[in-house]
Amino acid sequence: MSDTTPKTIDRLGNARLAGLPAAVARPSYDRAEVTPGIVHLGLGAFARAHLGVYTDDVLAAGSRDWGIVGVNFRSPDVIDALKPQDGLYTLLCRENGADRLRVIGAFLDVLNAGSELDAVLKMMARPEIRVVTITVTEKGYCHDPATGRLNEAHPMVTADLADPMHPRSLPGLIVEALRLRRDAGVPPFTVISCDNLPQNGSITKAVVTRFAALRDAELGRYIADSVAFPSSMVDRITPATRDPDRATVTSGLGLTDAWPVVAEPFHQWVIEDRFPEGRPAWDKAGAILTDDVHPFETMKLRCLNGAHSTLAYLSVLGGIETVADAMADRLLPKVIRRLWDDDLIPTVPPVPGTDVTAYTHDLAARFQNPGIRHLTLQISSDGSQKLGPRLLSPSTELIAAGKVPKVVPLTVAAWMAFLRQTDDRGRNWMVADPMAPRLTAIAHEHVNDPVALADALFAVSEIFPAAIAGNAAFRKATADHLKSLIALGVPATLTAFLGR
Ligand code: CS2
Repeated sequence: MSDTTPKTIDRLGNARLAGLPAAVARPSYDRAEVTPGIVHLGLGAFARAHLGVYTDDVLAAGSRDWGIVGVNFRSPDVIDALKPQDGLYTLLCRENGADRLRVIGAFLDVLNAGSELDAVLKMMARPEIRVVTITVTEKGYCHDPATGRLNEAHPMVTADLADPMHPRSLPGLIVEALRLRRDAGVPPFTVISCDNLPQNGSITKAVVTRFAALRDAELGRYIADSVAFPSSMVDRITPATRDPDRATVTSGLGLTDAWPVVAEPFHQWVIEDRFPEGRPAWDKAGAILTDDVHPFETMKLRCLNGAHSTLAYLSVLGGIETVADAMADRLLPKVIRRLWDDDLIPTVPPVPGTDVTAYTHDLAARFQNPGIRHLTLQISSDGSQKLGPRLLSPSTELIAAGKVPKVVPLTVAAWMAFLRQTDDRGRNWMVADPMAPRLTAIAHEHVNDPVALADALFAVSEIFPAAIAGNAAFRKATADHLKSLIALGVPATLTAFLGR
């Protein structure tokens, strides 16, 4: 008699590590011996493909007191996926059709900042937690992108100031944890941002100390004087996990993993070495420890992320789904080559040990990786937060030097057209952005009037600094591109642009 019940496949977890197929890399250390030293805030795919891997390497090299406790803010999904797996998950590293699987053991536990707030604060107050790392994306800092300061009118900030012992925002949580430590006589942890913000340590320090000062002036002074906020530059292209990726992982492991992460092989981490309470030996795992992250971060934010945003808006408008597809287009690679050469490379300061032009050629190769289905719609999110550091800051510098950026106005026009949420071929998409209601309302009000649309968007001072909003040449170029994108579409606009 044959059994027709479908076989249930076991789930990844501590008990399954020893039985994994030989081709799957796994923790070479005994996880039971590892104790937590880091609390990580923001359990998105990026942190698991980057911080988790660097730290896993540190543990594999023999360190035992730098395990990570991961905390997620809003969505419980990632906690629900990882908790039953003892914090384990698989990294699916892809290049040229070759897949490598590695189970990462660095996350010892995962907690929800909402439903498990007490446990989160207790963990953050423990003396052995000496480092707090952050990946909450740009909008998680509750700051004003144009100034880098705390947005004091942010609804989560006002809610946390009214009830500071039950924080929901990033600054509110860090401040409450630091207060608990101070009151218990425990030295503060070091706070390190791993998000794509310029001088991310300074921005984190600005929002945290301002929140603390609004809560209690003395607490504000204590944090300003005694907490270190080193900056860091992080890099690894990590597209959202798709069902086919999960299937690849299941067949490679012979087990299910509810939430594996997919990434390119390349990864880079440049960290300002300022950790009064000590840090993991991330340098042994390939991180660059330096006293000045600024040149690295400027290069990466502008050249990688700026090119990504440019490709994203033009691609969504042009119906191109992934970055690799955009790089196979006839026109788009020429546009980003010009973006790099004309608008971005000239604004990057000298980067130790790096030829910035060669770096952009390497970026083009990374963007072409066909194994990475990085959706242009994913990158198009949060433009209100991303355009400034990636493209408007270098433009402001060019304008100050008497030049007009050549390609950035095209990107800005593409973003403006993207906010209309539709193209001439009847395709529609969602705008995911903390400012989406306001921005899409403007776009719909002026849907058939590109000049009025550009004027209304340039007036949004949270995004456009005066140097750009007040620059007639930048505005005219943007409005002309916007007219063309709306009337003629992407290929005709790019053909005319490149022909110039
Ligand atoms: C991307 C980044 O989504 C985006 O905005 O530009 O996530 C990018 O892939 C990473 O910063 C690469 O390190």
